[in-house]
Amino acid sequence: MAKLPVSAEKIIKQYGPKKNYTPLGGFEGSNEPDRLVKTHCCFCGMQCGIQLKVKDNQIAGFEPWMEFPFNEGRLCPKGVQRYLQNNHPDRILSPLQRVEGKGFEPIDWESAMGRTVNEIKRIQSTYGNDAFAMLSGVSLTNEKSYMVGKFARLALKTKNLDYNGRLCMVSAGAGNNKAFGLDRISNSWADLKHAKVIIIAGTNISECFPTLTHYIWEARDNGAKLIVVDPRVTPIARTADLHLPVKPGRDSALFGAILKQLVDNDWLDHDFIDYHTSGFEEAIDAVKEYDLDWAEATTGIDKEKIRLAAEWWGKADTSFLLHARGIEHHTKGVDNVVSCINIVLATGRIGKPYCGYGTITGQGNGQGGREHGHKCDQLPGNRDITNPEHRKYIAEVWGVEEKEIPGKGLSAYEIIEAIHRGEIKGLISICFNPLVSLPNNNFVREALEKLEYYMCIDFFLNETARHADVIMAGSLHEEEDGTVTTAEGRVVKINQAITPPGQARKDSDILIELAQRLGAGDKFNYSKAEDIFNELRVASKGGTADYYGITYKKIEENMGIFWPCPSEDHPGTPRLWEDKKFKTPDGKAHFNAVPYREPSEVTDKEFPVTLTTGRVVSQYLSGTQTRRIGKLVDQYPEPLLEIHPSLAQQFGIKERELVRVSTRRGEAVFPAQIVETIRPDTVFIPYHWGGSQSANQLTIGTLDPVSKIPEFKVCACKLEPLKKWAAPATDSLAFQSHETLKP
Ligand SMILES: Nc1nc2c(c(=O)[nH]1)N[C@H]1C(S)=C(S)[C@@H](COP(=O)(O)OP(=O)(O)OC[C@H]3O[C@@H](n4cnc5c(=O)[nH]c(N)nc54)[C@H](O)[C@@H]3O)O[C@H]1N2
Ligand SMILES: Nc1nc2c(c(=O)[nH]1)N[C@H]1C(S)=C(S)[C@@H](COP(=O)(O)OP(=O)(O)OC[C@H]3O[C@@H](n4cnc5c(=O)[nH]c(N)nc54)[C@H](O)[C@@H]3O)O[C@H]1N2
Ligand code: SF4
Ligand SMILES: [Mo]
Repeated sequence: MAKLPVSAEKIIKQYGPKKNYTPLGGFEGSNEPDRLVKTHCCFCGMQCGIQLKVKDNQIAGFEPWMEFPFNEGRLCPKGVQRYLQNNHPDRILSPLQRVEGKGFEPIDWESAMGRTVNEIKRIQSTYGNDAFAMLSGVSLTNEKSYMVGKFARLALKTKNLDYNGRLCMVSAGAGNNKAFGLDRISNSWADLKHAKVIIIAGTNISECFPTLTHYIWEARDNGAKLIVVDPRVTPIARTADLHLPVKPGRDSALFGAILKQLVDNDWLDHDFIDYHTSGFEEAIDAVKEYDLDWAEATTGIDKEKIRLAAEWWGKADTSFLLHARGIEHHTKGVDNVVSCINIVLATGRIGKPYCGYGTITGQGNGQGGREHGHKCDQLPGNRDITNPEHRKYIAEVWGVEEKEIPGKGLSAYEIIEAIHRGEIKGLISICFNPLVSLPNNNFVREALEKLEYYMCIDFFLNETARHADVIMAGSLHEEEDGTVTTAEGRVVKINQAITPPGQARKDSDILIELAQRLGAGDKFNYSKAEDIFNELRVASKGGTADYYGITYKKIEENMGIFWPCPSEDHPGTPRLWEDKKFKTPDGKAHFNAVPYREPSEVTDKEFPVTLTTGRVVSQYLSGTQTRRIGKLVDQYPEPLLEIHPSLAQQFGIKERELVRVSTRRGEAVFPAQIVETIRPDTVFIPYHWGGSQSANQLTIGTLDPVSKIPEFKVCACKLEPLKKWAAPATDSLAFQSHETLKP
């Protein structure tokens, strides 16, 4: 069935003209707000505090929130522009349905709900309950994440629910659970400022977590040495004391070699290893062959640099190790994570002031959203859906029989594969744009075209939604109350500033009505977000992610509470493990043996160059939101192919020349940006665009066997200069209607 694009211009026409916007994105006339609402940025896991200016039930601008302790008023380019979404001409203002040959037309809520429920019933009675799947996302608050998990299990009655964190933090989560039995960064950011050695592995902090950069600078002012592991000289790497330009996909070799150096030089904390860990012997046995020559040959990093990194780390009094998707987006993402943890445990620098370790969670609620049950294998409180006791507890909280909770389902990419095989026939998605964000997206498109029914809840028409039969007009971050959990484990309050525009509705109201129509309304008796949070508190009680003692009032009084917080008189836990009581079955922190293995696809004669993908500062994820904000578009209007001068010369590629990049999955054309800040054997493409500009036409769909994360960060490609040059970027409008500019 052919799916047709829609013209937003047409939709806008149907709703009539909107407010008069000034070129700077404000309103004509007075810009004095009616009120200021304290809340948090809707984008990354830093969750910077911000105040939104509200005028006539619309967001008119922002002001810094100086008192919020993490960012003290600082914001990045995305944070200062995010307010432009609420009035954006591309907002979906009512439900839409796709009409064959015509695009989308507005429909009323009754038809949208009625059709969706009929299709769910038809598909489930014909093919079984699990033939209807749900995909969700962690830009959603804790309340919505929790409710999606409950909705899929009790209203949709399917086991096949998963979320976009599957593309993001799951390798770190699996590694943390293996080592510590709990999945959260060990210390709050405050401890970072006083660490004396900081390793930053596979994270472009200055572009992806800009406000955290300040903490690194303060640490350097306090005398810290900074070691950055990245195939590119990212902005933070430019200020590093030591940059290790690792070949993509080789981090476990690097950290294995560092572990061997720690052992060979006896830079170890024997007391900590003896009393508080297990698995040390097996871990060091696995790296006994990984000497510096082997490490240099495998990682492409000068061996003296590796030795120096080990010495600095080994001899430090205090230290912090941070990583993000650069080491996690791999078929051995979990191996990479535990190989980092091994060097932290070997030196015993965890559970103490200024000594920490953790992944930097990516999405706004990437932390809370991975704890409360919208993962395919999880129940709230980070409980295990296959554990009979955990199931029993949640069944009691939900007031159902244990057997009514479905078992473990498929992970996100596996759901797409099952759709492609014709096993899953129906899909609901909320807060996820898989057609842009999953690897090998030609395959994803084929799968979407096979669905018998697809309903999407979003506030913008994203690329995946163009394949939907029905779109329900959902809400922005600032249009609903709730909580999110920041990357440092601090649960903060999101305050509703305005009501959704037009006929758009709060996401949670959409789910509640669907649940009622599916006959599960009695399980979704909430009148406000706080009701959902209070149920979540009980559901999480006794789990590893215990929120029981956190209340809205406490959050507001303290500007956030760090979980675990098991009782109302508990102050929360900014620093984990001070008691050395790890949450593993034996109560010890676990070393893991990591024999090195290669990425799933390595370069060869036909595909001689390594391709890696990631982000730029002004764009966010699949770009649905940031590609619509003109100033952010101006900053980085189109995806560029970052390439080193020597590799460019080898292929005869000139600056801004169009280059065809091909892999075994597909091909795409990008203008070249020749930079000295990347390894000469590697090219980098940011992934925030869809269609012909999508980097994910090229990436590989192989998954980590444990975490099921795709290998976004390494595959093999070839390059072909086209002797044509890209046009200079055009000026954009402050409000950029993505639909009208890119039909
Ligand atoms: N501006 C912006 N900020 C964001 C986001 C965004 O889309 N835009 N998204 C948010 C989300 S959800 C996430 S997950 C985070 C992601 O935050 P990061 O993980 O910091 O960002 P990435 O660009 O995906 O990758 C980080 C770095 O990994 C490097 N890299 C590539 N391959 C390897 C490798 O094999 N080993 C090592 N050591 N490094 C490698 C890349 O060169 C890149 O500099 O950012 C969050 N913040
Ligand atoms: N090649 C490559 N691919 C990657 C990555 C990479 O580094 N390289 N990174 C991966 C990572 S780390 C991530 S996190 C994923 C992200 O990938 P996605 O989750 O697919 O990206 P988003 O842009 O967040 O898409 C979310 C959609 O949710 C909508 N949305 C946002 N907030 C809300 C809300 O509150 N309510 C509703 N109803 N909708 C909302 C947005 O409008 C958008 O359409 O991409 C992954 N894909
Ligand atoms: S650093 Fe993250 S949370 Fe802070 S303003 Fe930027 S995108 Fe928003
Ligand atoms: Mo992410």
